[in-house]
Formats: sequence, structure tokens, C-alpha cells
Amino acid sequence: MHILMLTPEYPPHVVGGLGRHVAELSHALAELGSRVTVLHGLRRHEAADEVEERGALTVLRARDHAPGPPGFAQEVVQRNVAMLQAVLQRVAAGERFDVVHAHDWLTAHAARAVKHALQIPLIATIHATEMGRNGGLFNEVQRHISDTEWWLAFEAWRVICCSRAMREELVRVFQVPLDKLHVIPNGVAPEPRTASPGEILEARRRYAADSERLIFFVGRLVYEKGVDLLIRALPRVLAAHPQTVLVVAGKGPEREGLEALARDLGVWGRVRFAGHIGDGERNRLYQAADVAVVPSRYEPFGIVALEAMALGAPLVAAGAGGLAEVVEHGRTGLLFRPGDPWSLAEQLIAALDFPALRAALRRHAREAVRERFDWKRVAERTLDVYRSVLYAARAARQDARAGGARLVPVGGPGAQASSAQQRPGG
Ligand code: NHF
Repeated sequence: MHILMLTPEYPPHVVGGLGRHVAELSHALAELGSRVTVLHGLRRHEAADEVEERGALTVLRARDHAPGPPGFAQEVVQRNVAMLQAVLQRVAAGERFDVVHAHDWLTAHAARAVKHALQIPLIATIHATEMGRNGGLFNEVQRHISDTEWWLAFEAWRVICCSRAMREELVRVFQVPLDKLHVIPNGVAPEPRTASPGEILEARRRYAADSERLIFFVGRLVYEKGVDLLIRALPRVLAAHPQTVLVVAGKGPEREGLEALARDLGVWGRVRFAGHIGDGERNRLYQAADVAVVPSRYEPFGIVALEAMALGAPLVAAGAGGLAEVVEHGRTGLLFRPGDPWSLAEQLIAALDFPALRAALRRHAREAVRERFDWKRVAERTLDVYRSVLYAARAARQDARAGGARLVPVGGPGAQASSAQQRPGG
């Protein structure tokens, strides 16, 4: 089977969990014997080799050469035209694809065009929704993005999402029929590179004295990730454990506001804004931390929590969305009430108070990650989805040839199921 994977991010240009997901899934699919062509639509400032060939996996990068667009939505469409050009070039060179798999609305335009032009089934993974990310839709751009997400779900024969919480969201927000949806959780690389004890200590000492406790956050500094909740929780944590340092790694539009908040709350001296850090430093800090925190208001899955767990960091996470499915409270991590800094402070204090609890959390988290979150398993389940769709497409073609009444356009709008998908308010 030859899979065409369309993605808005791919290493080295990773923005969040989506890019890691596509990379790990594509590798695992290739290892299972499928041919995978990943097509990554580069953002305008990103530079990368045009083509990478690694066995059954080919990574193509599509670059947008059109004049600079006036706005974000137009930039996305231009990027999709560039992706489409790359697909056309491959097809003109004799390449054939069996299915097209699109990740998020950022690839929707190219995905739909490929589906209809090549008459191959479209599968979409929706990693997050605009409605969820912002807690509502408040302007034209957000409404446009949400409409495009709906359109992608409508056009796809099957929609994959990473948690039961996300499935519920897709039904609620877009009325995606349940029989069109598959929940396939994310995985985490089995043996993340571990640093030597000396390197871990060195990383720790960049931020905290040996006598201090280290709380670690890494992620984009955007509202949905809830870093403000963590800073709001800090005064209470410091009252119980005055020698505590919070490291906030990552960049984003909220940084200035978060710095101001830390100053207003009188905890500026206890927060270290580390900016962007590489994967190596992130892994060292997970291993050096007394506690890692995922305080998200919205998290469809939370690969970041799995990464912390895999590296043995005692984890405190919000019981929001998929995180509540990934973390078992009291066993593989501690959950707090989403959006509530008091509840977050309580769980942080519990983790800092009890070394035996931290040790147990580390141990159980590592075991859970090994047993439940394996990319090979994710790839097998994804292959099952492709196979069932290809089977249905073949049957539809045969019906069409026989002039049967059950005519379904190949890769058509989710077969009969999507006819039940109504546009909200429309
Ligand atoms: O882990 C990969 C990622 C998730 O919760 C994350 C998110 C975007 O918001 O599936 O997608």
C-alpha cells in the first residue's frame, strides 16, 4: 500500500505534538511494510532539503513561491497549492498512491483536491479544534479555521482522533457521525535518549541550586497550555516549599504577559523563562526535575505528558481532555481540576512533600508507557483503517461498474455516513 501523508509540520520543523505524531507514525508504517510518502508544506521561513529518501519512507518538502500573502488564511491556501504541485509532479513521474491521509485543517485544501483528482480515499486525523483551542470562536479567522476543519471531516471517508475526549468534541462541534470516527491514541518513542547523570546535573544547575526543588514546564506559551495557572499556583507552593524554582521552557505570544504576571504575584525571582530548548535539553530537564507539569486548559491528547512519563519525571497534569485518559491519578501521575490554580498547587505540594510518592509515580508511569503507548500498535491500527476504507472503495467501484444503486464516489464524502454531518448552524 502506498500512503500519501500530508502534514503542516515535520522534523526538524516541529511546532507541537502533531509533527512528532506524523514522524513516528510514518516510520512505524514504513517498518510494517507500507510505502509512505510524507509531504510537508513548509512555512515561508522554513528551509529544508527538498527530498529525503529512507527506505520505504520518502519525505518531500513543498515550498510556497507565490508573492507574500496578506493574511494567515491565504498563506495556508498558498501552502496547499504548493503541496498540490508536489503531488502533481510525483504523479506525472508515474507515482501512484492508494490513500491520502491529511493532518489537521492546514492540509485540507490539498487533501480534498488530491482525493477528487486522483479518486483515492481520504483519511483525516484531527488533532485539535479551533473551537477547543480558543474556548470558542471569537473572530472571522477562527470561524474560517473551524469551517475548514468541518469541511475536512466532511470530505474524509474516516476521521481519526487521539482520545475519547476528542471523539466527543468532534461529534459535538462538527456532528461527525460516530461510525466515521476512530480513536487511536498517540505513542511515545520506546527508548528516549537518556543523558548521563553528570549531564543531567549540569542541566539542573543551569536553573537551580542543589538545595532547590525544580518544577519543569515545556510547551508553547499560548493560553490553552495554561502556564498562567502554574504561575498563579506558585505563591501557594512557595509557602509550603520556599526553595522551589519553576522552569518555563518554550516560546509563544503569551511570554510577556506571563512575565508580568510573575512580577505582579511577587514570584519573579523564582521563575526561570528558558525560551526555546532543544530535545536533548528537554530530556535532561525531565530527568532532573522533581516534578513536571502539564497545566493545559485544552489538550486533546498530550504527547508531552507521555514524554515526561517515559523519561521518569513525576507528573502533575490537568484532568483536561485526553490527559485524563493518559494519566491515572495517584498511580502514573497526579491530576488537578482543569483551570484551577488552587487544585494545581495542592497536587504540586503533595508531589514535593512525599519522595516515596514521586518514586512510585515514576515507576508506574514508565511501565504504563511501555505497555500502552507503542507506535507500532498505533501504526497497525491506522493500517486497519486504511484497509477497511480501501475495501469499501473497491466494493463501491464494483457496484458502480455493475450499475448498482449503492453508488458511492470513490473516496466520496465518508460514504453514507457523512450525509448525516450537518454544518453547525447551517
Ligand atoms: O498530543 C498530537 C497532538 C496532541 O494534545 C495534543 C494536541 C495536538 O493538542 O496528536 O496534537
